[in-house]
Amino acid sequence: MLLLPLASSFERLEAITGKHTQRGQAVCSLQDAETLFSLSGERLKLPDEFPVEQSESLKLRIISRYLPRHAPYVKRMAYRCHTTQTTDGSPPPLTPLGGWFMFALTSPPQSGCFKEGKTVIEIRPMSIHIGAEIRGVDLTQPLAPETVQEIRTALLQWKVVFFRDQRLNHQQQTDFARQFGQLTPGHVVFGNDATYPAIYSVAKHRMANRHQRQGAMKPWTGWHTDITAAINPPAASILRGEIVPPYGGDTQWTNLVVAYENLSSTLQGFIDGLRAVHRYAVPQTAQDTEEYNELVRRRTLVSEHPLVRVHPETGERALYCSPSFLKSIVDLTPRESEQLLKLLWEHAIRPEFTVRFKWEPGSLAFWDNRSTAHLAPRDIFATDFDRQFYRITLMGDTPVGVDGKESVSIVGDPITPV
Ligand SMILES: O=C(O)CCC(=O)C(=O)O
Ligand SMILES: [Fe+2]
Repeated sequence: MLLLPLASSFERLEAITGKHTQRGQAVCSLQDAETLFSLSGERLKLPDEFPVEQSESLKLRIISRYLPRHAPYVKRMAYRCHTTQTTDGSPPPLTPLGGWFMFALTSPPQSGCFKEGKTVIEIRPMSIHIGAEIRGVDLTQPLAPETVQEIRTALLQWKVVFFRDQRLNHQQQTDFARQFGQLTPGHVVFGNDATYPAIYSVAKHRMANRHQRQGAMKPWTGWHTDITAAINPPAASILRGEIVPPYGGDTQWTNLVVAYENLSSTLQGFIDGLRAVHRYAVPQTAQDTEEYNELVRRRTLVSEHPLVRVHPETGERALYCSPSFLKSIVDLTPRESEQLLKLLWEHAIRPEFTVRFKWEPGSLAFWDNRSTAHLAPRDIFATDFDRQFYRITLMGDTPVGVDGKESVSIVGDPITPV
């Protein structure tokens, strides 16, 4: 294992770590742990309840102030290793728990990761299951390939990542997004800007010319995954706040992988093989404007997706149940479908699976649209505060179910890149 000296970057890393990682919890191989401690040259104090397990994984509770030189190394490792496999093939139990962190370390870090003088991005989890803020990166500049990779890894782990104080214009947001994949048109139904074809204007009153009256409000009303009516919904969305209300207007996301994992295995087994119809439509009781109806008529999108989607990059199973677009479950009676969807939607948006983000001018949210659903705020309509955001979506794959079967297009063409 290669551990590079951290002396010159230590202070910076210490500042990062010291603030919120006074203590850490590690799960790592015995050999890695020994290397770590032998190199620390510091006294290691283990708490009384230190559990000694003579297994391949040694569980250690580390009081990081006794390991100042390596605390940053351990913390950084935590985020790197989350998506790797443990030696016995099981997923590593890596979850930040209050002031305690769990780490899974099974392979030595790549030597490049800790080079002195390199930008160190900081990843601050915002809740147990979803959301992390990324600091220490300037998105107006082209990113180093390893930074792109770190952001990707954080996105896969935390499902939505946030950046602050990034005052991007349309061109810079487009350039940032292109580093992560091909871009979709701004909006497949509502069109896009000629100069910046990937930008979709998320204006406060964008709905005003669509629906004249609000439909019936359910607990899950408004929650959605972007454009799941398409056969190939976007893989990710990148939303930037340009005009941000002084308060109010928060956006929420939910982790559909954790939602799936928290269903009973009996229900998981039942829904694993089901498929559901997603369509672009408006709430049943809403009265739509002619202009809106005409747009939707011209670009009707209907697709049949698996109800449980296997994530193409992580292999995780997600409850793929975009409440706004998903209309019915195939092969169930209408009543069965309605009742099961109510149960799944209610479950998918349980507060413990969600994160809520307070925007500031220059904030940017980047979410994995394959494993999350989100809720645009409604409180903004009760104020005169303006709110103007801009979104870019990345091209996505055709979803695949647990049985390996792909989604099927019923009406409309696939999204094509711009
Ligand atoms: O306005 C928001 O916060 C989110 C809007 C939305 O659903 C989106 O940009 O995909
Ligand atoms: Fe959305």
